[in-house]
Parts: sequence; structure tokens; C-alpha cells
Amino acid sequence: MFCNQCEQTNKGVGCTTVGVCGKTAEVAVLQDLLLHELKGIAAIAVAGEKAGVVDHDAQVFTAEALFTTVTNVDFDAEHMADVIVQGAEVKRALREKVEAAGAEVPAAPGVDFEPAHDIPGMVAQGEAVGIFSDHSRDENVQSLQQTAVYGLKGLAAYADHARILGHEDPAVYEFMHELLAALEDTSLSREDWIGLVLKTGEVNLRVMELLDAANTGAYGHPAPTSVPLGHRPNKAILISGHDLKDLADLLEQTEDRGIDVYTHGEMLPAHGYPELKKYPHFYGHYGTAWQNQRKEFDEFPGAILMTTNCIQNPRDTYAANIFTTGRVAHPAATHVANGDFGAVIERALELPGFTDEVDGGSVTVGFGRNAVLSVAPAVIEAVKSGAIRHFFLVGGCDGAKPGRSYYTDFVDQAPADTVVLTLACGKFRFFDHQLGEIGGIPRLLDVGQCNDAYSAIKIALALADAFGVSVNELPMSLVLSWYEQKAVAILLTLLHLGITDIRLGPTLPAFITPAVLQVLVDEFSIKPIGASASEDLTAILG
Ligand code: SF4
Ligand code: SF3
Repeated sequence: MFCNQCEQTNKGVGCTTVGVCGKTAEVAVLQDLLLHELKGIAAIAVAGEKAGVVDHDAQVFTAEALFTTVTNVDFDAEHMADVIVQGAEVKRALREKVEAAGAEVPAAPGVDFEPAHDIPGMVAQGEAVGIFSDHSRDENVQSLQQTAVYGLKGLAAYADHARILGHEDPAVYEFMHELLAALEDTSLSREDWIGLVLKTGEVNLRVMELLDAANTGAYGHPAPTSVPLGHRPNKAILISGHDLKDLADLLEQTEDRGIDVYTHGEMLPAHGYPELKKYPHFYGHYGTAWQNQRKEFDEFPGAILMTTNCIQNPRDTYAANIFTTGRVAHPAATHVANGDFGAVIERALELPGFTDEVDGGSVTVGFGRNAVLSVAPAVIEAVKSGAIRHFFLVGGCDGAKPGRSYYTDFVDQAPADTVVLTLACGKFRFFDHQLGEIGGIPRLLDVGQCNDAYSAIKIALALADAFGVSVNELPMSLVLSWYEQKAVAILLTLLHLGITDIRLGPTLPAFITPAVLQVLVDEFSIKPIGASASEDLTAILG
């Protein structure tokens, strides 16, 4: 196996025997094989598009399959093999349609691929195609290809969430196929690939817009909402991940069942949505970021539902309590499908639940674009009067590395006349810190999940508009933390928007070569986070 797609990759180079995330070599190689198959589907789809063939099954399969390969989503070799077999069916049907339309099916890799009949056979096939293992290729082109493909995986995850709520754009699927097919086009230069990397960011912006419309359309605009961090006596279900439709279905199915629903990780901001918070049994938030789950899940007295990344290898002690749905799969967890959470509810009723009342304090969520922009005049006035000197967007993923304490320090040390906007799971480093207010405006504003990056972008664009400047001229700095491929997608969107001077950490991606990094530095003044938060604060604030 060789995998370098996330921030915690082994020795900052690549995981080669087993993933630092716990992914087995078998699963990693099957992921490579799935990507190989997707390249074949993409090549046929691109040929079909020219003949007017649009195959929605192939489009959806491509997005779902890419999402399956995102870090901490699918650890199950059998599930991965099933996806590959399903892909072969999708490819066959697509090919028939394209040939019937008179289009020529290209002789590209992956087009004629047929999966072996068992997992060892597929693993042998996967080892032979080892994506990105062709070292005869220009290393900078390969670096850019990896950047684009990893960004595409994140984009696909967001597109999948939006589709589930009925929001799609054919142009998004067309781009997925265009990019995957381009991987086999050896005529493309470094400059071509820089273009495709930035186009991935551009298309991801459209996807995030679709997702924003999907979430707010279905559940309303998030409003500031206080969320208890303690618990109360009752049976309990913990729901983690990003999928709001799964949460809505779970809330509906647990109504009047004597069960309280708690959020975990990236599900925290869901408490701000009117159509979700209307349920009295949608009680509070439990635990912190994904990398602490093995300890925290062990102590949770109810059933646990993982809707998206980030799942870790469950401990035996709670394996019987953990369920996966959607693209998530783990051989130690029970998978439930089609929005039917009966098995999760049954398990929650068997378990003791919380038996005491604990006041763990609270946090306030729900500062999406609607809420923040409704107080825009006060914010603008505060900036003009000097009460607010600077905004920081401290957002992105969390992870286990000690260097991530930089973000905690950064927020804690940000001067009292600055405001911190945050989103995604990196916030768990400081989400319950009391930063106070500036003239009634909270100094810490939780914009939402990583899935809500569109909201943060809208806020920045609206402020820029109000001050008549570009986003880069705003008194605002972006201090980002990355871990997995959704963060790559968002970073590419920010670059597409021309946003400069982003500080990125805790380490730079292993898949970025020095030459590609130089392009990012020259064009976008991107920089790694410094050794200390206080030095960076001084540098930013002058
Ligand atoms: Fe390693 Fe990250 Fe790949 Fe897991 S996803 S195998 S930790 S690079
Ligand atoms: Fe987090 Fe996994 Fe990236 Fe949604 S849940 S931000 S890491």
C-alpha cells in the first residue's frame, strides 16, 4: 500500500504497511482499485457526454465511491469489494448506453477492468494498478494530480450530502469525470494541472453552495442556540459525523421513545437548525473531537451512530454499541441503511443510558451567515469605531498531533479587541473557552461544520462588500488546520477565490513537492503556521 492523503501520514511521507488511521493494507489497495475503476467509468462518461449521454447512476456512483475513500470513512474490505463489484455493473450499463448512442469508448486504463471474484484476487489487481505509484512520471505533475484528486474526494463528500437532500448540479458530476479521466492524459503539463487544481476549488465552491441550500432549505437557517455539554437521566443515542438528514431521521424515529439524542464531533452545529432543534429530546453535546472517541465512546452509556468521517477502530468494549450508515463502514460495527435506525434504537434501549444529571456548562452554536449578517451593521460599526481590530478565521480539522495546541494558544492569546470565527472539528481545541463579547457581539462565533465553509465565505464576502474592499484587504486572517480531504477541497476553493496569506498547519501536505509549494507561496503567499501562536499573532497584528 501507499497512502499519503491525510495530515497524519506516516513520517510525513506515506503509510506503507498499515495506515496511521488504522486502515489495513488490504483496504488501502482496494481503494486504489476503486479509483482505477472510477478512471474507467470517467473515461466512458466523458466520451458519452460528447454524444449527449448522461447517466445519473454513474454520476452518483462516482461521488459515493470517492467519498468512500476519504480518510476515516470505510475500514471494511468486504464493503469496499462490494462497492467495486457495484462499480463494474455501473460501468457496464454506462458503456451500453454510450455505445448505443454511437460514441466510441476509449481504450483507457480502467475501461475494460473487471473485478476478480474474491478479495485476495482484487487485492492483487489493486497492487498492480497502485494509483500514484508510477514514479516514472514528473513528480510535480503527480503532486498536482494528488492535490486535485484529494480535493475531489472532499468535493464528492459534500456533493453526496447535498444530493441526499435533493440538490445536484450536472456540471459538478461532469467535472468529477473530467478530472478522473484527465489522470490518464499524459499530454497534460504542469500548468494544465495547476488549472485543474484551481478548477477543483471552483467546482467545490458550487458544491458548497448546493450543500448550504440543501441544509438551510431542509432545516432552516441556523440561529444562535445554547447547547448543554452535560447530560440528564434518560436512555441515550450519540450521533456523529456531518449528515443532517440522518440526524433528522433519527430524531423523528426516536420521538416519544424515552431516548435523548446527543451530538458528537462535527454534528454539534446541528443544534442551531430550527427544524432539528424543535425536538425536545435533541438534548445536548457529548465529547470532543474525533481523535478522542475511543476513550469518550467507551464511557457513553448508549448507542452510537456514525454518519460520515471520522470513525476510528472501535474498542471491543463498545463495538456492540456502534453503528455506521451511509458511506461509513467498519468490520467491527453494525451497518444500518436506508435511514432505518431501528437497530440503533433497540440497542439504546438495552443500554443503561445516563442515570444522573450533570451540568457540564454549555456552548453557543448557530452563527451561520444568516445570524452573523443579521448583526452586520453592529459589526461594521464596531470595526469602524476600533472596538473590533481584527477577525481571525480559525478553522479546519482536529487531529492527534501535539502541534495542534498552536490553535488553542492562538485563540486564547488573541487580543480582547479581536473576534474569532470558527468552523469544523478543529474548534474542539477551544470551543468551550469563554472569550467574552465586544459590545454584545460574542468574540467566538461558531459558523458550523466544515460543511458550512460556504457560510464563512459568504460572511467574508459580505464584510468586504460593506467596507468596499477585497477579502484580502479586510482586517481578517485565516489560520487553518487540515487533516483530511474535505479540508483540501476547501483550501482549493479559497485559492480559487484568490485569498492570500493563509496560514496552514499543523504540517504541510506530504503530497506537495517543494516546486508545487513554491507556486502556492508565489501566487498565494500561503505559509505554514509558525513555531508559536504569539509570534504569529504579533506578525499578523503588527
Ligand atoms: Fe495514512 Fe492518512 Fe492514508 Fe490513513 S488516510 S493510510 S493515515 S495517509
Ligand atoms: Fe473533522 Fe474528521 Fe476534518 Fe469536518 S470530522 S472537519 S477531520
